[in-house]
Amino acid sequence: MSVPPHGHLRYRMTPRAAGSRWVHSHVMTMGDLTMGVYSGQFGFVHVEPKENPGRYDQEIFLSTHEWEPFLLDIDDDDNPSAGEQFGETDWGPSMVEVGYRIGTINGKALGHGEPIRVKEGQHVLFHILNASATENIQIALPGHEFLVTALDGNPVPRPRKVPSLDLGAGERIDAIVEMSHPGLWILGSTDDDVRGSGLGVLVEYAGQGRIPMKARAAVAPWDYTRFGLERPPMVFQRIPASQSGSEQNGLERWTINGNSYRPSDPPVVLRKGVHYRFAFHNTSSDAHPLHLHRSSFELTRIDGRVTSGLLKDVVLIGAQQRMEVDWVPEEEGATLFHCHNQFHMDRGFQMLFEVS
Ligand SMILES: [Cu+2]
Repeated sequence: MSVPPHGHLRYRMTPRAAGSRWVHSHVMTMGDLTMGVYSGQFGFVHVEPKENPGRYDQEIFLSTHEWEPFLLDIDDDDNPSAGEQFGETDWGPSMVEVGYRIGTINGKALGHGEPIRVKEGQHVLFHILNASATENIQIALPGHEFLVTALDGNPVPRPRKVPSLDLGAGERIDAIVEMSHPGLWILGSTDDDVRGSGLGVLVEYAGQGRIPMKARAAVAPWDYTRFGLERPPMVFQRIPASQSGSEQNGLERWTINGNSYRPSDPPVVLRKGVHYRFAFHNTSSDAHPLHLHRSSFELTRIDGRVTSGLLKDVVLIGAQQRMEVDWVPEEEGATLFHCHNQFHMDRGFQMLFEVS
């Protein structure tokens, strides 16, 4: 439903997923740069989690946006007035992009509006939204690092510190910054032109000078995988009787990642709701019906071939075969994974997970 001109529309919704979201115009502008997200019709929406340990001293929301868009022929970028000829623009071989005269954070260009006021030693949780209609940005705070805790509102399994943040249009990042470097700093674009157009905000430590520090921001290539989980390998191996130890009564043993299961083994701890991908590798010449208790996993790869939509709790892995499965543990407690061949299971082919 769209909002009628000069009218009102009330939406009611029950937010289900906590985190940093946003709402914005989805109108098709048909080339009119005064409409849609260009016009600034957006809002930052934050859904509080049910429980929040609150391990920070301040929580600050920042939305970046650019204003006064114009069309820019990038083969002739000395002539930004090209936009005025929109409608007759030659859409031929030359590339046309959108440029902007003003960049802002929370609607204010750098140097206007209030600075972010902090104290040394504080931990500040920033919720950052790139509310641009078209621009992908990189931002940094010289002398400081960002501990990235969530992407697009969803907690990352491995929070990591990075010196700079890249945000495509529409992306959100939650990051905690420890205020450990007193001064007056600019939190803003790492691109001098973009920051010069206003995309920045002052960060002012209590009792510090009024002249922004000149230090350049450190930047690092953005890499989503730094915040994600590795694929835990699950290597299945047969240990022949001759090497399996005297307590095995002259019989073979089986191992997962080099370990034959014993009831005294501590469980492998997994977190409820996290998406795990396991890489199975059967190094033996036997096939094994691999079974997971209390849950199903999705089969995503068999040797080099990719598939999706297959939910299984027993999967037969062939001799020398590799498979990948995705599993989101939803049930708390102990969950056993084992080969469903009783003879193999009895000889160590088991692993116990603890979901918490
Ligand atoms: Cu088996």
